Amino acid sequence: MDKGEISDVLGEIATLLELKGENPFKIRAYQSGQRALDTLEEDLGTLVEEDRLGDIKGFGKALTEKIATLYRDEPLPFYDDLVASVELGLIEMLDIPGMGAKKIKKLHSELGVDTIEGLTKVCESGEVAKLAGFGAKSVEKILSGIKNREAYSRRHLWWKANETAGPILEGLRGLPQVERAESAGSLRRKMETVGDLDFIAASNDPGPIMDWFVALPDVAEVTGHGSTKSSLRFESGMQADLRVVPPEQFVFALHHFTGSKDHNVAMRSRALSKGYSLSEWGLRTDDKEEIAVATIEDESELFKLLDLNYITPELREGRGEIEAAEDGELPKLVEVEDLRGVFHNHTHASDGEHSIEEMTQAAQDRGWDYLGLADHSKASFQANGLNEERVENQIEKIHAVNASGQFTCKVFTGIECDILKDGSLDLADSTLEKLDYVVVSVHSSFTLSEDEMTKRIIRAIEHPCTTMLGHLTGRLLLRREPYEVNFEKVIDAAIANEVIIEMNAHPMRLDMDWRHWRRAADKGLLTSVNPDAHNMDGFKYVAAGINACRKGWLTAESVFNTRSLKKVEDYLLKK
Ligand code: DGT
Ligand code: CA
Ligand code: CA
Ligand code: ZN
Repeated sequence: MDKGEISDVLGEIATLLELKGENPFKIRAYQSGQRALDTLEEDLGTLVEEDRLGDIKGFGKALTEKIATLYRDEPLPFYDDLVASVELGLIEMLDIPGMGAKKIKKLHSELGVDTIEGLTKVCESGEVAKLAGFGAKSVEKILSGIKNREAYSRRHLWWKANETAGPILEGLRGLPQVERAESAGSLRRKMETVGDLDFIAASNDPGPIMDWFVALPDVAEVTGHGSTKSSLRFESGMQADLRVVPPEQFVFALHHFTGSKDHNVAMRSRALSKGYSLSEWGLRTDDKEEIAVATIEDESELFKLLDLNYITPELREGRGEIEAAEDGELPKLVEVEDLRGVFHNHTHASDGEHSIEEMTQAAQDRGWDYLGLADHSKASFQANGLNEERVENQIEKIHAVNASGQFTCKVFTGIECDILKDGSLDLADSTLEKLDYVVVSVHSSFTLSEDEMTKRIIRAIEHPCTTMLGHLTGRLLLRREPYEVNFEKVIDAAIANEVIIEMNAHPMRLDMDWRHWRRAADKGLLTSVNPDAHNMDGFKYVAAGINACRKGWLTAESVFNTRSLKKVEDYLLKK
C-alpha cells in the first residue's frame, strides 16, 4: 500500500474503534498516527526499510508495526477482525453526511438502530428527536442525508467515470469488427457527475463486440446482452451501455445518445424547421425519403446541413447553443493549453505532500511560466495551517527559490486564508500585505443562514488584500451539499471589488458551478482555474476545471491564468 492508502486505513481503524465504543486514548492514537503519516517529510519506504518509523513523533510501537505490515502488503488480522466485528449497517451509516461514529454509536446503543432503514424509521417516529444531543433539526439533517446518499450512490464523479471509460473505448477501437467508436452521454458532455457510461460503436458484425463487452474485467452483473444494445454494472457500481449501429447510422446515434435531452429536443425542432425529421436512426425529408445518411460522416456535417456551426458536446445542454450556432456566435472556448500557470496549490508546509521546489519543478515540467503557492492559514488547524510567522517564513523560502535561478517558472507567494465566521480574515493585514496574492475560503461554520453566509463572504471579498475567492459553495460532489449563499450578490460584489472567483478544478468540487459562469462572465467576472493541488500529481485536475469552464461558455479572456507572466505580475502589483 502507498502512504495515502495506509492513512485511510488508520482513519478507518479509528472510526471503527469509535463505533465499538473503545478507549478514547486508543482511538486518538490512530487519529494522531494518521496525521503524523500525512505530514511525514521523509520517504515512508526508507523509514520502513531502515526500521526508523518508531522515531517519528506520533507513532507508538503498535502503530509502527501495523504501518510496516500494510506497507509491505502483508495481511493485518487486527484490521480484518475489527471490520468483521462491526455490524455492516453501522459502517454504512458513516456514508450519511453529518453522521459520525459518536452519533451512530449512541443511536445503536440507545435505540438499537443497526440499519439505514431502521434509522429512517426512528427518525420519522420522533424517537431520535427525544434523545439528548439530537434535536428536531438534526433529525431533519439525518433524513435529508439519507436521501442524498441514495441519490449520490447512483452517480459518479466525471473524473472517475472517464478513467473507467478510457480503456473500454481503446479496447472497442482495437476490435477488428469495430469501424468507429465513441463515448456519448454525460461523459462526453463532460458533466461534473455521470449516471452511466454510454458507448456507441459502428459495425455490421455486432455479435463479437457485444461478447467482448459483457466479458470485461470487474463486471458484477450483465443486465442486457443483445445485438444492438448491451448493458452491465461493474463491481464499483458504475453502469455502462453499449450500442452497436450500422456504420451509416453512427453519426446520428452518436449525436442522439450524446444528448442532452434538451439539446436533442431543440435539434429536432431545428431539423423540422428545415424540412427534415431527425432521429437516432438518421435524417429524413418531409416526404419520408431517407437522405444524407451516406454523405454525413461526422457531426459537423450534420450541424452544417441544419445551417449551424459545430456545437461541441460540452455546450449541448439546451441553454441557447442552437441559437448561438445559428448566428455564428458560439464562443471560442478556453483549452488546457491556454493555461500559463496556476494559483491555488498546497505544499507540505500545510497539508500538501511536496516541497516548494518539487511543486515548482512539476509546474515547470507542464510548461507553465508561473506557480502560485497558497497554503492554509492557521484557523485550518486540521490542515496544519500557517500562522503569521510561518507565512513570513514561507515567503522568504519562496523568494530564495526564485532568486536561486534554479527554475524558469516563477513562484508567487500566496495563502488560502480562512474566512472566519464574521467575514474577517484569519491573518493580520500586515502579513497579508507581504504576499503576492490572497485566496480567501470558507472552511468552517457551514450552517449559517443564506443571508449570514452571503454577508460573511462579501465582507471577505471587500478586504483590500483579497485577490480571489476560493470554492464559493464548499460543495463536495456526491458527498456534501453546497452551503447556502446568494450567488448573484457574491458575483456582483466580486466584480465591484475586482476579485476573481476561482473555478476550483478538483473533480469533487468544480466550484463555482458552471451553470453560473456564462452570465457572470458577461457581466465582467474573471475566473482562475485552480487545481487545489495537494501534491505534484494534483496539477492534472486543471483538465476537470477547464471542462467546467467550457460548459460555462468561458473563453480564454475570462480566465486569469491564461495571461502571460508579465500581465499577471502587473495585475497583482496593481491590486
Ligand atoms: P446520465 O447518464 O444520467 O449522467 O446522463 P446522460 O445524459 O448520459 O443520460 P442517459 O445515459 O440516460 O442517455 C444518454 C443520452 O441519450 C441522453 O443524454 C439523451 C439521449 N436520450 C436518452 N433517452 C432519451 C429520451 O427519452 N429522449 C431524448 N430526446 N433523448 C434521450
Ligand atoms: Ca449516461
Ligand atoms: Ca445510458
Ligand atoms: Zn480550501
